[in-house]
Amino acid sequence: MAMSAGYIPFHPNPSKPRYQPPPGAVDAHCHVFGPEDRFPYAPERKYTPCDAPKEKLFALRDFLGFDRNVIVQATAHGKDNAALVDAMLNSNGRARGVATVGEEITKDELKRLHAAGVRGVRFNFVRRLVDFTPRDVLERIAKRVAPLGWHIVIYFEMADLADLESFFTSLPTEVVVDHMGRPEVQKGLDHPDFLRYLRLLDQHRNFWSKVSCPERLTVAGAPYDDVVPFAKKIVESFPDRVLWGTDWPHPNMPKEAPDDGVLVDVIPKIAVTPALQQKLLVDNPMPLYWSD
Ligand code: 0GY
Repeated sequence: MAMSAGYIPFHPNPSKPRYQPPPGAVDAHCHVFGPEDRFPYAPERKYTPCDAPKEKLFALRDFLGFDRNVIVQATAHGKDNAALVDAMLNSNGRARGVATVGEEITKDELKRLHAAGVRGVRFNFVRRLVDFTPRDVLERIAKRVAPLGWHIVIYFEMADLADLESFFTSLPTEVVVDHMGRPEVQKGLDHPDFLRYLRLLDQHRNFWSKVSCPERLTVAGAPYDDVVPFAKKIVESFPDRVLWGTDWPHPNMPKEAPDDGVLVDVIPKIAVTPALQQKLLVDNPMPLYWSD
């Protein structure tokens, strides 16, 4: 596999997880990239991924024991959702998506995205990934997509939550937070930033949390036991508003790519009963992405 500059490729040979997801399980956070000759990367991107095409994603889905994917538009493709749309249209209805759009998007284009399977837009506030977008622009996008029944996925670093919170809580849709708001795990469960995040979820019932991405949050490394208490706390506090995803192909990781089988084996540590696992992997993502 050719590797583009500056990118660690995904794991070439993930292990088979010991944990078996329930029938209908949804990987609610993953990406497709390229192939670049068909779906070029955005000129404004902050990193260059290597190709991670739909066929590889769907093969991984089957290997890990999942039934469906929610593909999230990543910044390397900017506002060009073509690779995402292509993947959804070739998934036999088993992939839905979260797009990135600008306020210039037309009504027809929104309809086309919806027909292809898009059910949300992503607002990204992580400075190393994107340039700043003014809030009034985001507010206008939110107003455009709300009538479609779409939700908004937000990605930010936990230390920025205090500044962003009032904007987030003003959004007119369901709001899904990527990677549990990226807590700094070395600060501990009682840190005011994490308590603020729990309060946000507690006080705003339109907020959902992905309990994903231990590979990015860990200090100790695999099998990510230092991240488990954070995810477990969120799952047990808000069992009906949590989602899980692999984050494959793990773009923009500084060191090595994680073993996706090891990531799946984190699930029973954070959702410790079959009932919690059923909510996390099936009952929660389905109404957000496959309500039809
Ligand atoms: C993720 C996380 C990252 C990248 C992106 O859109 C992206 O480029 O989301 C990251 O670098 O933390 O969810 O894939």
